[in-house]
Amino acid sequence: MRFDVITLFPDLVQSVAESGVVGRAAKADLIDLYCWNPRDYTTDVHRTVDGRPYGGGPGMVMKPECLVDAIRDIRAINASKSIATKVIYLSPQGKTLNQSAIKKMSTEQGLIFLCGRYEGVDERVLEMEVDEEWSLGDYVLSGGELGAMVLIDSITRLLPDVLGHKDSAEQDSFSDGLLDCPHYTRPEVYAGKEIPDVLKSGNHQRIAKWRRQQALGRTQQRRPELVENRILDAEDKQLLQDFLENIKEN
Ligand code: 9D3
Repeated sequence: MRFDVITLFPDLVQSVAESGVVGRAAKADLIDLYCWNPRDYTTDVHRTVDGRPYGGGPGMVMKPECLVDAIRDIRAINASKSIATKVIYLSPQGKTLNQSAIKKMSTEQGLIFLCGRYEGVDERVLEMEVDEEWSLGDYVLSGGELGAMVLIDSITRLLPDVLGHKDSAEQDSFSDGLLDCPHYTRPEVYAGKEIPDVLKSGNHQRIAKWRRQQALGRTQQRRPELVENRILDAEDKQLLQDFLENIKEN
């Protein structure tokens, strides 16, 4: 997978590939990450990337020419390597990202992430060049870079050969649409708090059942909309009912 990021803060975006899963994937050439600075596509002496909004108002808007020139340069490079490419704009106006959107993106060959700063990007860039617009959620960031980094991280870990079998993306609780069960490690007693007996039972079927029940119960309690939008089989229904009845008792 090839990522090209158009950003006024290339060092910030590159730092996503310096450690962890993305770092290893980059080192193993499972991903390529390139950053492009719109400032390098300006033609005036001041290297101006922003302008005042038509119609007035506060803030500045990113000028279209340098952004479109950067996108077309990247498109030409990718076309010469037969890399099919989608352009994604990170913005508060986009649809909210979720795991199914990430999964779809992970099947692309090349992704161009356009990161806005200031009030955003001249609308004509979006009309001419952008395929999809995505948001991280309903809160205010100062630009799209963190969005691009989130996408690079969450897409990369879905790529073949990036994660080991042990913690494969398939095993993830969230790819099942539920929140995770609680996790414990040694010591057995910490701050006077013991771990649940079932986890010491050695009975792997009981443990799996307990974990499933915890996942269902916690999802119902914390994110009820995730449970309402799915059909539970008879066993899940029973596990959830038992979980909720135990809560009342305690
Ligand atoms: C306070 C400025 N706002 C005026 C109504 C609008 C605004 C403009 C530009 C708010 C944020 C931004 C910059 N944000 C992003 O580029 C961004 C973002 C976000 O702010 N929230 C969630 N996801 C994303 S993805 C890119």
